[in-house]
Amino acid sequence: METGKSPRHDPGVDLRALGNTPQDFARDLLSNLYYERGTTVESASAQDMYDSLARTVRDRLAERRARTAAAHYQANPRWLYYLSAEYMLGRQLEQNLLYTGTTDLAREAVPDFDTTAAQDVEPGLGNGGLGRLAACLLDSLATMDLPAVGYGIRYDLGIFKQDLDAGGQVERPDDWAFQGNPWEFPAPDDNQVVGFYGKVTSVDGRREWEPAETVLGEPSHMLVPGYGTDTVNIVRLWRARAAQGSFDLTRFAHGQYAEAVADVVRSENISKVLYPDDSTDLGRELRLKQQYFLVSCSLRDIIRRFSFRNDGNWDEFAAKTTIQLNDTHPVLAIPELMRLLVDEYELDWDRAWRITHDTFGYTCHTLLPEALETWPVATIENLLPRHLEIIYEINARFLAEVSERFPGDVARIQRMSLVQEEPERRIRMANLAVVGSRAVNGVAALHSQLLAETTLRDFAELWPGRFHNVTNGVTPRRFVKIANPALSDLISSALGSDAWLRDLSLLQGLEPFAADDAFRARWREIKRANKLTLGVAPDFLTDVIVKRFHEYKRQLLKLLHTITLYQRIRAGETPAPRTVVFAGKAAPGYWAVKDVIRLINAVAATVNNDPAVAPYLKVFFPANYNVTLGQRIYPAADLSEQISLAGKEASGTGNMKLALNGAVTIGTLDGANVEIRDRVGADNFFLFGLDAAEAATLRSSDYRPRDYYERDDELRAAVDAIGDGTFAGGDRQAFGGVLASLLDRDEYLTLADFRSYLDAQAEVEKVWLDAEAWTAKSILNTARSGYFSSDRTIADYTRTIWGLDPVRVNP
Ligand code: AZC
Repeated sequence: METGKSPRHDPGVDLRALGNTPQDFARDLLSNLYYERGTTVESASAQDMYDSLARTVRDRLAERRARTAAAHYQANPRWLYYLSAEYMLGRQLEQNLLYTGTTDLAREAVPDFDTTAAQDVEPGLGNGGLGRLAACLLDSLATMDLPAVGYGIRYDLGIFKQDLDAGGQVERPDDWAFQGNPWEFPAPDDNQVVGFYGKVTSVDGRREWEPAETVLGEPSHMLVPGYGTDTVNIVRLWRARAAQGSFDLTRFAHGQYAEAVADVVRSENISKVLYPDDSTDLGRELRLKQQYFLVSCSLRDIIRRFSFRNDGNWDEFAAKTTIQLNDTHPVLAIPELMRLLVDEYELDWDRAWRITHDTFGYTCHTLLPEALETWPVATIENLLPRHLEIIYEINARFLAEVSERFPGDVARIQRMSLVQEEPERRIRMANLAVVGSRAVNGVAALHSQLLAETTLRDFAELWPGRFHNVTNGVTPRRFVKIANPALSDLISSALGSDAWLRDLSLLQGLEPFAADDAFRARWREIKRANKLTLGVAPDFLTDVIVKRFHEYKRQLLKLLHTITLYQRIRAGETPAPRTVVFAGKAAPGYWAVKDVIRLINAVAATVNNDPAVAPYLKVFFPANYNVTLGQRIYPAADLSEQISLAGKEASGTGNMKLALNGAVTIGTLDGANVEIRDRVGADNFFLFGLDAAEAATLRSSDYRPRDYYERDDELRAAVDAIGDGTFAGGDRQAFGGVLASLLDRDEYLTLADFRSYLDAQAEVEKVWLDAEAWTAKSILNTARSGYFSSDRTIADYTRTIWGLDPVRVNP
């Protein structure tokens, strides 16, 4: 462990004696069954067996972890600390078996392996793309031997489980660690105390914050192994605990049971639940508490690690430490580091600011103005009074710099200020992030460009050198090797090795195979088999749109197309058979898209129960889209729907997972679609729709969705079917909200893009009917998507923003 204790191996014990013969593995499994679960193979439950297997695998990682910590201790390297409110780690067992090379041993040692593996619960500590990206980046950091720690929150309840009841989304709590989490190591020695509320006073000319409430941050970590290397990094997750003595024994003795635990409950609520909204700024005090809790615990931990290694020499801090802020959720780290340096370590402001500014990098993941966090000044003042003072001071100095550069430009100063004045005074977290960081990046080329031209334009004018692009990527280990083992084997045999798993650019070597008849046949067989595993018809085109539900992502456009297909079939046409797969969660309070989910399922019920339609069209909505379900869907997909309104999707990462699994994209010029198309070639991508500039122009003009509706017969018929009760047993009101939003506002230009989308779908169908041509495109999508490995993303961050060196772990 890197706790500040010197890592020493007991000279008499070689931990690598955890051998990898079948006997070693079986012995360790048995011993875990006996000594950890108190049971035997004969009487073990599936949970006993799973837990013991997990520990057996974990022990092998722990040994590597110990060697990693020793190597890091020796090297005293520059560290990356990744601060993120979300990590969507996905299931752990299969990954860790793969990374320790023990998959076959486990299959041999465990009587019913599949039942055992099915006990694995994915820790869903994130909402969507941002949280899954964080997990992919951690995987690549370890794989590339980079010294990094992820910091996050150990929510008791992760992203809700989605059920479908009468076609509508119902949320159930996700008590993911209810049966325990065998992958986790508690580290109670590294507890931190976090303060909230209270007042600030001046003592000898220094400001001193006396919090009125304190909460304990208790860390535990999960292991993050690299693939094909001995490096094992960690992700450290904080859980809120009540400070000692919070339980009120006196009240308890008087029978006031609820009051007795009130303080305990209030404290522990901080890490109780992940906020299930990734689209709007919802501004609840508890969320701000979570954010500060994460930041305060993590920074103290980072400083502890630094001081131990570097004697508290602050001038070295920024050289040894780089902290990446994953969106604005952890941005309070900027005023918190200032507070620690100025108030607690007594550095002067300028020196503290230099250190702070040189330490942070900020990644922005959105373009939607409503997703940019702001906090009421009054909320911050109450919860974090000293931080508000510091933010004001940062702002005063910053605005002085702006006025010097742009004298008299009052409008600019108002736009750039960290404080929004109207209609209510609020702190703009993205502005604070940009001011307090030495580097800012978007997550795809188009996104970074639009950030600099629109959302953060004033800042890009002031500090052009601060802005970068780092295009997202995904880990090929989880999303190809584990998700699609048959395809991975085929790729390895074609390329002559599995080196592509650590260097995804090697996939290029598949290009010639697009012209190889036998290879194409094999490629198709695997796709068919993957469809059977998913439970969809093997010979239908599998057309998938899987992602969070948002209006801007336009699941509704896909649905209008589906309705049109249905109506054409009813009118006697016989299109190429297809299954349309929708999956994804909606934020619980986001009614506009919850109605869309209900409508999709209503359409599904009608379509799937119509025998005349059955040979041509099916609609499938598996509930509870998460990493695990994604791993089954991507390998089965033929067509990847990436149809957001151009200029709205920052990047997308499902687009990459699907392309790597041989799905061909139909998409707009949005997010990373642009780069996918550049790489796979325009011939292997179905493009449609307005581009970002055209969309912006149309939105700012007098856009009338009804004009499109009136002009296009098929569009009108599809929209009318939503309103006339076709999918609601004749009830014309059932989907009135959806209808009105389309016809009266259509904020995301669904009707404007409809015809262009249908034309592109006609092209899809034409190519699909030529199976050989389609398969060639599918192979080329995989072959040319090597760029979208998160290893490349990490290489880009390392080069342009982090400046890290690898540390190799000795065998
Ligand atoms: C997402 C973006 O919407 C998506 O385009 C991008 O691929 C992903 O981040 C990773 O960069 N943003 C979020 O998920 N945002 C939140 C707050 O969850």
